[in-house]
Amino acid sequence: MPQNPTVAEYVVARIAALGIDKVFGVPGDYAFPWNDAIEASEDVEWVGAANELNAAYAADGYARARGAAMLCTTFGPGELSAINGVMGALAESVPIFWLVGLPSSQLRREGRILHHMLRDGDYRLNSEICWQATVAHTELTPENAIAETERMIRECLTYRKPVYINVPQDFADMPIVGQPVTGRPIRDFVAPPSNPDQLRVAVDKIKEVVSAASSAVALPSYLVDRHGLAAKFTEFAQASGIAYATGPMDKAVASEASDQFLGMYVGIISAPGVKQAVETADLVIDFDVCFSDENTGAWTESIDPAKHLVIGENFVRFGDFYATPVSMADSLAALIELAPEFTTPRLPVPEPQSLAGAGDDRVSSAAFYPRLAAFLTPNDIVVSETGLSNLKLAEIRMPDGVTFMNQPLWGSIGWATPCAFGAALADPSRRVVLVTGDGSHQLTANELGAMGRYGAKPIIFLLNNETFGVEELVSNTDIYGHQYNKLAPWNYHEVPAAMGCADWYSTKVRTVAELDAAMAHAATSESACFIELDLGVEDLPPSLPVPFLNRLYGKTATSGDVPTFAQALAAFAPPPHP
Ligand SMILES: Cc1ncc(C[n+]2csc(CCOP(=O)(O)OP(=O)(O)O)c2C)c(N)n1
Repeated sequence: MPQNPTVAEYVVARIAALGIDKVFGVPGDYAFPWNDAIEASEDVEWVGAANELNAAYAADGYARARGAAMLCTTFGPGELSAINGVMGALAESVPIFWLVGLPSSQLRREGRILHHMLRDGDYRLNSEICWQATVAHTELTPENAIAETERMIRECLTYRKPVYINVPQDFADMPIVGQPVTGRPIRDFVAPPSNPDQLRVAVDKIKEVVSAASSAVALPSYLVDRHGLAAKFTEFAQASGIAYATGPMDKAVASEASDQFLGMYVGIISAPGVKQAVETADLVIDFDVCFSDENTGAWTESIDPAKHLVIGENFVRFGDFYATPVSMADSLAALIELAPEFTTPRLPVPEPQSLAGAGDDRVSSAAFYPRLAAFLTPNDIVVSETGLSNLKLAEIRMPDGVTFMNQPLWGSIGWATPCAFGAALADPSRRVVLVTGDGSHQLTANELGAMGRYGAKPIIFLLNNETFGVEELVSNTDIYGHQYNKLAPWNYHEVPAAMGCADWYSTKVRTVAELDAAMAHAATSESACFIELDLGVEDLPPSLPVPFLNRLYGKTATSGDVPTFAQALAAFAPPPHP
């Protein structure tokens, strides 16, 4: 922390002390005090992204790997460009400190019309839009900077969601008023305590419910990971012997190599036997799973409310019983102390898929995914883009210690490439493997330049099927070849070099033999690798699971019939859910 820090210097130093060593962003005149403070800081490095949306996605990936991230954008166009990325972080509980610069307070008092605002001179409008993407926001002054920074840290880390920190340009360069706070790292952050009375009744209820059940299954959610409780969940699972299953949003939160892992629980598109195993247990201990379309096979899960104990992020629920605020950490501690022993289902661990194709066979998804399963190693960070690849990756059992990143709730295509960049910078000791579709990659491929510039070394598999594949399957399932799903035919493997990634291994594979050679190279490569798989449009599967589509879109997947409005409404009516 500098002597007599300015507001911008103080905030940067205080947040960096949590253990954040990068700030992703694009500079701008209103944000210069932030930019200068970051540049002068010995604790953080400025990471210039290709645009603010990419910067937000990269901050998201960094935060998923490291616990929290910093993002910095300028007023108006800068912050509004970032908003989709920050909204995704809000949706998926990813903590980001978003630093934004405002016009000077003096000019605002004079009522000036400034660039990056509408002609009405309303300087608050941009901020008000951005607030919607965050859990808390503030506008700093020299007097409030210390207290407000503490509040922002508390809100961001308690809820694991983005916060928005704004400061007028002139205030940003003034010294803070008051005694600086020195912080502790993110892992030592202590969330506000549970209410003692609520905790007591919650623990009583957990005891009652758990002791009445002889068989049980757990559903650990992504929130277990976000709150740093994955090791605690594993402790509970190992001590109790409880079997567990996860949805796509929760993938690899707990070991998928353990025989306690049943497989993916996604309603009617669950792995074989998993739906029945979960839904016939005496008790389902649900760690606040998100019952969204993609995480439930379009709400085709069915958990009896009388057997459904929810250990929420900050509550406990069982039937009509509800206690809050009770933190997940406290509930999990109570479960560990209770030391229940369950008879709990086990399912046979599926054999690894055989490696389809060989030699001069055209490369295909069928050839790729089993090879990818064999390619992954413990401790990898696997980043999966929205699209067909996400569906296929969900089926692969991850080696122990893999962090799996996807965005199934917000589902903004293009997210994965910058996310992989952020994850790679967050922990250079871990290998980052990105699997992305061609359509998604076209949205944010310019972030490859930043990867090269900052020395990130991901292994990127680019699946070129010439289309927005998953959209092709769900848009009108009788007709392939919608004009709107077609893509500009890029030479993807030539992009890294064009973007200055000079030492990258980059190749396009057309046959299985070429894929094998490229993967063998990537397995031992010291440099980043970009492997474009020339799959062709014929690689698209014939359909997604028909009942899933019917449920989601209220139409017949094989006929392409458009339902009447009444039919669509009937198809959409969700089952009552607790
Ligand atoms: C920002 C954004 N725009 C549009 C969409 C709609 N969308 C969802 S998946 C998808 C296609 C993805 O295509 P691609 O990356 O080529 O992967 P594939 O399905 O072919 O594997 C689109 C356009 C979206 N989710 N997000």
